[in-house]
Amino acid sequence: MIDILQLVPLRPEVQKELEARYRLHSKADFEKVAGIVRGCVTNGHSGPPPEMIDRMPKLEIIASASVGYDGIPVEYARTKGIPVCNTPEVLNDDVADLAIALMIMTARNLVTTDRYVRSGRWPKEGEYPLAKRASGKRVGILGMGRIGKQIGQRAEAMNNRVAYHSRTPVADVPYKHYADLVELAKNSDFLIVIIPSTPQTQKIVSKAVIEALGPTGILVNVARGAVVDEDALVEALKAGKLGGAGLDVFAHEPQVPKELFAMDNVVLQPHVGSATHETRRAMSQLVLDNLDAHFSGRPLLTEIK
Ligand code: 8YV
Repeated sequence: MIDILQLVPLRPEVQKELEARYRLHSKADFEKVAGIVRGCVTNGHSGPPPEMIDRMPKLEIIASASVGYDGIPVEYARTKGIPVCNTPEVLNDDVADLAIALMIMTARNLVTTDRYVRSGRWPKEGEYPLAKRASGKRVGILGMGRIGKQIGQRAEAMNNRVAYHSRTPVADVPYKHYADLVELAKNSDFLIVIIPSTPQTQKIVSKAVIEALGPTGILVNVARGAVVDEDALVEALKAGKLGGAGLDVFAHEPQVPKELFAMDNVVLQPHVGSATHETRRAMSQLVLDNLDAHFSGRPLLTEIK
């Protein structure tokens, strides 16, 4: 049987299959098995770091249950001839759904209105203050990859005018491209962030971008916390320089800046973009399928190129 180092569990139904086909080892056994493992199952946040890769001379493949791979040294693995696979496509719909949900929830105050009903304030205090419309507005998207396109379609279906920023214009996209992110923010009511976290995109949503979005603008982040200047975001919200934020990701998960907890114009989620039974099952299956393909000599399904 082929030995696999498993750093994160897969969904139970796929985990059973994995167990049936491979000999699995947990991180706790790393010292004992580093010399024999030929595959590694992980996700975008769990490594393995270069030092661990160096200690696995027989490692042939890293299969990650995530589309993002900011926590995996892909380039380093490549120099050692080890391919890394991720799980693109299967989570597009869920992440795009959550982006739009956060846009609507933040604009329409849906968390605080829910709280208003549950706490019994409605009969006593009457109508809730009015909110902002989420349709017929200007939606800016930072990142126009697979998920960005799905967000664009949904935003358009709500009669929003969509525009985007990416390094270069994307060929098959009908939306206006802004070469400058501050310009996009200035011309957006909502800025939805769905760009990979790379050394080039750290804090790309800077103080200047946040302030360009302005006191009536709403920032939605379903990408990675690291691509937003979180301190600047908190400061702008505190000072009323940004209208609101819908956040699924944070710079130091699972820690969330405490200042945000008291803000009614902020909606917070515990990184659940892909967290449905259907999608997580599909992500797990793709991890297994990539391992099976590799160890039976077939081409990998979703290698990061
Ligand atoms: C998960 C994600 O949080 O795919 C990604 O990049 O951020 C999420 O789907 C994660 O990888 C857990 O498996």
